Amino acid sequence: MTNQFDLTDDQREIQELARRFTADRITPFAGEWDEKHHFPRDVVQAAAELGFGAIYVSEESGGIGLGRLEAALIMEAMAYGCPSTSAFISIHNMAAWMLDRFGSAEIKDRYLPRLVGAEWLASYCLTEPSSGSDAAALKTRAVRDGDHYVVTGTKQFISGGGENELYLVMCRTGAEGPKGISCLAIERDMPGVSFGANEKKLGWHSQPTRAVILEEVRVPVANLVGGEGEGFRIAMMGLDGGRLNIGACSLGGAQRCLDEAVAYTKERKQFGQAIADFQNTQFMLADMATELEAARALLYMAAAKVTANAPDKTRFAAMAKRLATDTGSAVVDRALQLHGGYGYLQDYPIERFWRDLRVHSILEGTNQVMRMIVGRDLLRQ
Ligand code: FAD
Ligand code: 2MC
Repeated sequence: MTNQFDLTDDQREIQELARRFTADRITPFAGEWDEKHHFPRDVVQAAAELGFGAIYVSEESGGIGLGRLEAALIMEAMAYGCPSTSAFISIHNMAAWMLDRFGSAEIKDRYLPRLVGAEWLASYCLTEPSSGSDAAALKTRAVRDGDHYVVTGTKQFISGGGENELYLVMCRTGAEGPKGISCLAIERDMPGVSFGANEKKLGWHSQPTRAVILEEVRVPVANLVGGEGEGFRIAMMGLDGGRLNIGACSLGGAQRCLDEAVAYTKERKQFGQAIADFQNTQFMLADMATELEAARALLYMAAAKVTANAPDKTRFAAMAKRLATDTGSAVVDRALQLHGGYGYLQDYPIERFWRDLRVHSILEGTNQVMRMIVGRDLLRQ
């Protein structure tokens, strides 16, 4: 870093690359993807050509081997155009990293080359119908039978469900609780894998969400990611990075809406003057910018901690996800207010960002769970 609070030249370069990609390939089309519920697989693959399908996968495995701050910069830049598509790419990255970090040479060789180029896309499957926040209570069972596991259960709300080719599934191979959980790589086309209907959602329309139904799926033991009983820890380590990226998606979306609000309030006239001339407008914009910068600073710091494997990384990732997602939604809501009735119309992009960012306070751990993680860690000391 040029100084403690600045990005390096390399980080600025990757940020600029992601911004240019977003301006060319995402921003002009995101409104239509939202309206038509279109999943832009070609654009996800084009992002992977820049290395964005495997941002923190090691270079030995074909990734670009960058840190979590660089990943956050990329996610933030792409979310300026479409938070939903950016978040989709983040989840693929999380799964690819779990495979690279914990998988055997055999499954890395089998799957990573395809994941790096986004020829195959990967999902992360933790949530079940009866276990969301209490993830360690999951029931999907994997029973050993020779050199296979037989897997039965249902995973709920899976981003990319039905569309993606590979599923990292947290399932129970042992006793109740977190220590009885393992992570298995399951292919979409293995017999016994099926999917629920595409969920009808408030936002995140550019990507499908489906239940993944597993009925006596025979999965080779070689597809175990990490050791038996290590699945929960692996899933949580994946989320340390995923939560940073979701926070970054909120920052990027909120920055876009702040920029739109600045431009709009300078143009729109009421009572014979631009609405930007009212002190209330200026105070609102000032607070939006201030809160966004504060959330960004915490998120970048948390990202640096996850890269450095700092002992307090999980607490900082949870604090940053909570603050960035709550702040992002509050900023977008005020941007919508500053647009008056026009902010409520699909003619302007604000309402899409409002809908897309809302779910960031819920998924990858609700913001109540984030407070639980932070509170427990404080009290443990
Ligand atoms: P619950 O756990 O039932 O929570 C309901 C409410 O109770 C929340 O407000 C929660 O904060 C609160 N609550 C629960 N426990 C406590 C507590 N101890 N203290 C205080 N409050 C508490 N999951 C995946 O595994 N993979 C995916 O790809 C994925 N994608 C998703 C995409 C979308 C669009 C959505 C909506 C969800 C997705 N999820 C995914 C699931 C997501 O992670 C869960 O919805 C989330 O973790 C919350 O679980 P739940 O919905 O069961 O809510
Ligand atoms: N890194 C490494 N290990 C971790 C960890 C982390 N970040 N977090 C927990 N662990 C370990 C922990 O150390 C413990 O091991 P040990 O007993 O050896 O010390 C073990 O995992 C169990 O942890 P806890 O005792 O904290 O487990 P508990 O069940 O009490 O609560 C909680 C864990 C609530 C934090 C977890 O269930 C959680 O994060 N819930 C939210 C679920 C969630 O985030 N879902 C997101 C789904 S993905 C999604 O939404 C997408 C869009 C992709």
